[in-house]
Amino acid sequence: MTRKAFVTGITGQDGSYLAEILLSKGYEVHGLIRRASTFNTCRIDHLYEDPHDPDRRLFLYHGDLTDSLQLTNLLYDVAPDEVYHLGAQSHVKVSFEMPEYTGNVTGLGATRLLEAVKRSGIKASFYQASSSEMFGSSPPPQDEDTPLRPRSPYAAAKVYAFWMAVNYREAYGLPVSNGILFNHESPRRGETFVTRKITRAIAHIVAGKQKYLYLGNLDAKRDWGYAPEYVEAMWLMLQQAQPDDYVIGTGEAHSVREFVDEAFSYVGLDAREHVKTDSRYFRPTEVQVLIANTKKARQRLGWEPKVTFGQLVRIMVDADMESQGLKPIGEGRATLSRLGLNHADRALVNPTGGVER
Ligand code: NAP
Ligand code: F7E
Repeated sequence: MTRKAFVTGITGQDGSYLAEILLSKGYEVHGLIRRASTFNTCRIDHLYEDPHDPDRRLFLYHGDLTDSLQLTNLLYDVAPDEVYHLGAQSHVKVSFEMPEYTGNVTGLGATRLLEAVKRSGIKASFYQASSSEMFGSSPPPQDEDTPLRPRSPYAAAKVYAFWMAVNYREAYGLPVSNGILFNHESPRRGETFVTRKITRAIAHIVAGKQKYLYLGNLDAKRDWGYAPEYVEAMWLMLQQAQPDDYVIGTGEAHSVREFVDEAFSYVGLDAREHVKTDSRYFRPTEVQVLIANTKKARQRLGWEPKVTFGQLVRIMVDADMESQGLKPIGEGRATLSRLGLNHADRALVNPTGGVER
């Protein structure tokens, strides 16, 4: 029997990679997309299948995490074996500007989906996309037992969703797992997250379209990994006999400043000539250092990341150079083929260019 997966957030960075690996493993993939006045499916366009094709394995449905009725109807109709809940308002800085909306979508959205699984009576394993942001001010290294001390409306919403996931597991016996993922990046990362903002700006600077890059806190440290490896961990969690919670990361932290220096020097530019700070990109409360302790995931899932910090930077810079029609330096591309990671990753390009600098 073909296994069926239901994915919220399928148009996002992680959803697009997850859909790819599920299809490659023979799954039928059912994804929730938002209705928008412009197309929002650019990350999954390469997977698109004609709805008239009787053999297609990718199905897309309009819906929203604020619409419980549609979520319940869809889960009842599709009857998936696995549910991956990745949909969220996922930008931390934006969550300070839209705290109520973030709580509604990122927090209550998880409750709506959990309740939809329960009410529709399906026996699906459930993945909740929890986040290292939940650790907030708890000192590193962080593992599954580290206290949750959120520092933003986004993190508070994720803490609520995390505990609702645990509650549905304990109260109703639903096979629900939390993946507590540390930052993971790729050429498909949204353009206003700091890594992609940097690599995209570098390509624009080389192409002569931009001179300066404006950033906020350069001292924050993050544990950055490569997104396609992290979606594999999500799948592994739902293949375990028992549902559980797992921390996923590299175990290594670097500052935003280090990312900037590594990326600029890769293309032979001096960051000091191009990078300025702008107070609008600082957050009212910041998470200073995140470093994952992934002992549990290594031992129980056999999961281990391969892509290093330097390789990640090079993969992203190469992809952004290519998206600007420039010749990539090439080390990023070489890393992907050396590691057998055949993600012919093209950088996500916003045609209007209407994003921050
Ligand atoms: P992303 O690129 O921002 O994608 C978010 C997805 O959620 C998009 O498909 C978006 O649709 C969808 N979405 C937003 N609001 C929605 C709504 N009201 N109803 C239905 N769908 C909605 O995020 P990501 O980086 O792939 O992350 C995936 C998940 O993991 C998120 O829950 C995020 O919070 C969490 N997470 C991410 C990281 C990371 O480092 N990437 C780490 C830990 C946890 P549109 O395309 O239409 O906007
Ligand atoms: O910020 C600093 C910023 O927005 C990283 C989401 O996927 O990962 C992500 O959240 C750091 C922060 O990611 C700029 O202050 C400096 O310290 O790329 P980011 P994030 O906030 O860590 C977690 C795990 C998630 O769950 C989230 O969904 O970089 N920083 N200057 C900046 N950040 C941004 N965005 N823009 C700047 O100009």
